[in-house]
Amino acid sequence: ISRSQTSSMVPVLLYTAGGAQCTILREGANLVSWIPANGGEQLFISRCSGSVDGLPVRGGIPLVFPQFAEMGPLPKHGILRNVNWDLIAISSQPDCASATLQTECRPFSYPGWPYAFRARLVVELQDHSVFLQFSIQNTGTQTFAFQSAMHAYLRLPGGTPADILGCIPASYFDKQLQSWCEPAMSAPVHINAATDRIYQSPATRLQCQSGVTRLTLQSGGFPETVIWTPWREGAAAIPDLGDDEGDQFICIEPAAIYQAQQLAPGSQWQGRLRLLAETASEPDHE
Ligand code: TA6
Repeated sequence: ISRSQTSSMVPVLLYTAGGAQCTILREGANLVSWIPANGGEQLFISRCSGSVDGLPVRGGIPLVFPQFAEMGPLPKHGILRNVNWDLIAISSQPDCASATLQTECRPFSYPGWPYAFRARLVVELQDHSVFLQFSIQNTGTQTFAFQSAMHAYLRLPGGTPADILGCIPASYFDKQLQSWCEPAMSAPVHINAATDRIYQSPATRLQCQSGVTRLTLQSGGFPETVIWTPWREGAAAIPDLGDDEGDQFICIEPAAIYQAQQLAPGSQWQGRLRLLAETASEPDHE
């Protein structure tokens, strides 16, 4: 990254000597592209992203805070998706490149949110993995509770159905049925239709298999997991998504929704997500 890039609104680009690269937008600190070494693009961005005024980027890994979806008075998924973050640190070693972005909020900077906080995102890129550490520091004088998620749009090229492996059996709220469901056992979750669920278990280690691509997700700090895709039938209802793009991604989101987090003045919370890419025939690069 050049010196001028650090001070302007251009995206933050990270590379490893082995050929991995990723791109982070300052708008929302959104990791919009991740290409591991010897691999293709792993994240989804809609070609219609930006076509509707006021909507954040449709894809990448938007950060949800302090409200999930429409579960409160704030804009959908909270306030951080539309904010321009500052790039405060960047470093590059041959096998690991990293960047830190930050944004600060004073009390009442946003209508409906009277609290002060500092949000920080550290992104670390290695040849076959990318690690995101999202932290919130309470910089004010009052304790607050918040919801959060890392809304990862994982790419499914060609509309190939996906199997999510490693789910811990746990009840989930099905937003389409508007009811709680109890899965019988820990079977893979097969995704080939519109799905919108909030699982009461963390994505400690999940695998998303679609065709020959297998992505491993490891999260920390988030007690719940969202699985969402509009699939083909739901795409037309989303104004900044192409009608043929609904089956091109699945969102697997480490989240804190029903189990909102409490943060006392001066304390810090951290949520983590590591993505590891491999093709089904390759060994696990851990
Ligand atoms: O995280 C899942 C979800 O809440 C879905 O219900 C769906 O609405 C999705 O987020 C997308 O939200 P957005 O505001 O980006 O359109």
